[in-house]
Amino acid sequence: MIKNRSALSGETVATTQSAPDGRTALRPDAPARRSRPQRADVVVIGAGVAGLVAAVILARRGVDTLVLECASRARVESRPRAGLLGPGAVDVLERNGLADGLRAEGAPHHNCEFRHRRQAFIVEYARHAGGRHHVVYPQQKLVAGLVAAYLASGGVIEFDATDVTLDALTSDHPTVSFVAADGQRRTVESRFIAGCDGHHGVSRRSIPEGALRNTRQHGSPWAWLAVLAAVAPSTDKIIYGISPRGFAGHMLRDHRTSRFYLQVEAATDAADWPSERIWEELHTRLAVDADWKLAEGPLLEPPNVITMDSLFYEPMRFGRLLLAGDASRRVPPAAAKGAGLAIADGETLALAVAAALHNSDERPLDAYSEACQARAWLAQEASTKLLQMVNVELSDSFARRLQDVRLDRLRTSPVAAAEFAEQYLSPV
Ligand code: RFL
Repeated sequence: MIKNRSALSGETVATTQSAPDGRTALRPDAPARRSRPQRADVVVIGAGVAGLVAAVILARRGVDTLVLECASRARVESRPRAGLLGPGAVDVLERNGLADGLRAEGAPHHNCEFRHRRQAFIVEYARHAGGRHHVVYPQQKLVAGLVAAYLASGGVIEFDATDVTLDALTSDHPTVSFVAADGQRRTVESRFIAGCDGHHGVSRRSIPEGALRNTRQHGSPWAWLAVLAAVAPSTDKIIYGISPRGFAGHMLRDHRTSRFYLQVEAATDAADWPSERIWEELHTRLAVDADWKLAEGPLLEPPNVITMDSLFYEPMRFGRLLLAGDASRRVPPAAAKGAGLAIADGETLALAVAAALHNSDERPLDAYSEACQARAWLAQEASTKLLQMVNVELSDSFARRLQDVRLDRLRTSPVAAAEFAEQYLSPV
């Protein structure tokens, strides 16, 4: 059982229990209290990496925090997404005592492989970066660990919270209203709201039109078909395959699971890609003049078309609402930066809000958006460069010749490899 004592009111305002299916739900024996407005210093919308990192840090600093998540606990702890975390993100987790699972089960990743003209070459990027390296750790495991850490610090999560609405964002006491898992609508008064509900969430959409600048890169003709398969990786390092038919990527998840990407046209319908076609294309695009074989396995979820659009919303603050992670941007997954940025945003947000609540110091809040988006633009540059390195401009022979030069420089020039390493590993 978890109790949440409101720092504002000083009274216990909600009582929750763990349901047998692992969901956290309101106690059914407290009907009189449900309709009362609840208070929390900070309401976090979304139990993804951004929201949970922020919530744990705040809760551990004694800030009364409530997390609202529209999905079930089982869903957030099993939803496969990212796998590769850069050193900046790992640092954030380490310094907040949130890296136990990652340290125990994560696999360090120091080198990656490129395949070009059927020849493989390896970039030892960690060697060029003083040993800084990635860790491969499935995002759902990270989320499960963060949920446990947050609950252990006395935080409250309302899973299956639907129809979330945000109000009074420019007042000192913004409110969040939602329908809880028991079907009751509840309203929570807060001092800050952390909008960490991803790209399609409600937080950013609650900000009046025109209050945010929207900077986007228009119209990449390419998308990546993302495929998750139940098969041990056929490699111990990420493979970026550049072929005359387009890019193919072989990513790592764990010893039973692999992620693959195929460059496809942006308008592609995933339904046109049955698994036989996917495997055939992966075999062709990853082919190399060496003794190597790609192992196949059943797909774990329907393939997903990920566009290469890039999109930033600035500032990441409107009154008492702070956006974090994918709620404030979309960075293509090419350089594997999205989860790392979300983790870093979560920490920056928590420290800024804690300074405002504990010390009445609003300067970190004022600097919040610029600090996060400056980091994110660096990551965007890395992502753009990587896309130029691996996506093949199928109908543009001029661009393809330049790509050949870039890949040859990466293979032969230590300076080019060091430049690649820096961008691949930083800022997160
Ligand atoms: P998330 O993870 O989307 O979490 C948002 C949470 O908010 C909930 N939610 C709501 N809750 C309440 N009310 C609402 N109205 C709500 N609407 C949504 C959602 O259910 C969810 O639980 O956002 P966050 O925390 O900002 O984290 C962002 C990262 O998840 C994302 O950037 C990465 O997954 C991107 N990404 C990768 N990033 C990396 O750093 N390394 C990688 O290797 C990597 N691989 C990937 C990726 C993204 C991928 N996809 C699916 C786009 C691979 C793929 C295929």
